[in-house]
Amino acid sequence: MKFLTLTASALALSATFAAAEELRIYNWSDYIAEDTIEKFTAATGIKVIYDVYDSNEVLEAKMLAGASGYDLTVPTSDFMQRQIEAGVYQKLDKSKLPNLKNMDKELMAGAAGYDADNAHSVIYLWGTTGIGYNVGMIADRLGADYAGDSWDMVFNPETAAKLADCGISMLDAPTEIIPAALNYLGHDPNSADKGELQAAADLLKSVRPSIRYFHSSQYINDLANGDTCVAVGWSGDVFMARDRADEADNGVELAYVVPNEGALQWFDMLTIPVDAPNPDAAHKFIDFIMDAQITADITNYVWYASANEAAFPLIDEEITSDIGIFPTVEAKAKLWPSKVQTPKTDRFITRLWTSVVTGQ
Ligand code: N2P
Repeated sequence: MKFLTLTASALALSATFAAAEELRIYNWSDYIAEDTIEKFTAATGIKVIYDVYDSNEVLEAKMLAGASGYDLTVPTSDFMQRQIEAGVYQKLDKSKLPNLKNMDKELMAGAAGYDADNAHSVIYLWGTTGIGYNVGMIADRLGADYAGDSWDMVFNPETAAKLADCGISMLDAPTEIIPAALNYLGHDPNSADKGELQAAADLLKSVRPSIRYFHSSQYINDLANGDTCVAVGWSGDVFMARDRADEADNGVELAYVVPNEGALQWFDMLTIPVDAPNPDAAHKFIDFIMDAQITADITNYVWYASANEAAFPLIDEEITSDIGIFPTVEAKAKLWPSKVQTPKTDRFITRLWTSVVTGQ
């Protein structure tokens, strides 16, 4: 009898497990609050498997190959546009997304430039690609009155050479770094002109000896620990590094700047792959993220701007008042959008990038 009882409860247990829903998320590294997933599971009973990447190219290769097994991904707007054209993402069922009402209409209208009617996507977070630097180390090498507000810091070979010893890093993101170089040379950051693109690559090669590495996530800890002094990186990641340095109380003072020549503004988008095993859970997750408090918690932790209007009053003032995160109207006017290039231009950019990174 005892044996039978045990068996019955074991069966009940395995039935519970079999019924437990799963949601597979593929998101950028360092891009969510510590308790977001836990809270989602507590609210819905859905178990989350959470993997991370730090490059749009890596995500894109997986998405184009298909059968990734993911239910939810977060491509950047321009990459997403190309992936939507390739049939990678499914249309959202907006009847399952009542919290859409919380989103900032102007920003969503901007994102509709990459996805007509926001049919396949919702903005997760947005930011800029600028420069993070160690205030003390830069002052030691370039003088206390060095403004630190220009791409000169990394694109002027003489300036960069003076910083080489304390360590410059750049994102391993050709479609973000090459446009910054184009813009510095006075060209359209989205130029597809081969001569201009070549000139941008030549500029990067001229500073290449002063660059310690190209990587898109390592710089957070390196800046925070004082192991590097300059990083061309993503806004929130630099602020997070600053936060980590403050917490460690290690004397490292970091700043993030949207250089006065302008910078790239991007949107990262919540999307559901067309072959997602559990699109229903993915919809639940997107709606959960659009909850004002949940989004505010994420922004308060990762220091990236949200596009959730209802969340704004719940975001720490330290963040909402920081012009590196929520740029001023003048600074906003200098931000450029990321645009998709043709496959041919894209291949050309990839080749140029390889030659820059390898220094050949
Ligand atoms: C998070 C970086 C996300 C920004 N670490 C890239 N668009």
